[in-house]
Amino acid sequence: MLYSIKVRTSLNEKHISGAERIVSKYKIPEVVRKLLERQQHKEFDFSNIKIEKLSQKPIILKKSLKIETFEFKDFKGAINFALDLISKQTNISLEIAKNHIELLYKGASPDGNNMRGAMIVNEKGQRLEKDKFRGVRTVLVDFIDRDKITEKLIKKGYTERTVDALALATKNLNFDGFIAEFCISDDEDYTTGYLAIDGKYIRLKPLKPYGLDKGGRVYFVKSDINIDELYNYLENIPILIEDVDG
Ligand code: PML
Repeated sequence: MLYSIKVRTSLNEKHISGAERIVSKYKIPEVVRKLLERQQHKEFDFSNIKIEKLSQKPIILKKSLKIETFEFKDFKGAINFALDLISKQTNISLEIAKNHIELLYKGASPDGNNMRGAMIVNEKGQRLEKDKFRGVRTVLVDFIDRDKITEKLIKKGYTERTVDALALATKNLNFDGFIAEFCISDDEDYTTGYLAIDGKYIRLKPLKPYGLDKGGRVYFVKSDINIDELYNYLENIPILIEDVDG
């Protein structure tokens, strides 16, 4: 049987890191230790570890999205590149994509902070998340052999964050009616972001200015999507991915 291990760490009530693994029971002690070691060098005042038995068998996906990387002189060029792809490849207009993506750079929560999860926007530009402070969080996703995938990706010059974000975006785009995901980190030092669209995980470097602590995700979806089914899929259905594409 498989277990989900989730760690969330914060400082002064501000989220600073989070991680999730799906592992078999005998691996729990080793994986918890590794997750704790990861946060040792970080300053934090609260950390929560939750271990839960999966209530159902995971769906297995053979491959992740295909990774591509594009470099730009500045983040504005990267945003325009992403907007161009979204408006040409989908029914989301340039204006709708731009307006919602811009919110991430200012703090998309109604109080001007980062949302804790993602915003959901349909083709008509309507916001669908049930709570605009919280947004929706994609959880219960991992690679079957995370260590192997991490080694493979790091060798190619990607980062551990790529591993996490690639898994998350692969789960998202696997849902029928999920069109694209745009993401920038809320870590002020991490300027690489991505657009996941049409089977691809397109890394954009840089997608935000250095020093900006704003970030988050926009999920673009079809207008006829069933929002309860989408929430249920993202929050409750476990997914394991076998290998990376690219
Ligand atoms: C995050 O850490 O919240 C976002 C990670 C983006 C990863 C982009 C990449 O390097 O592939």
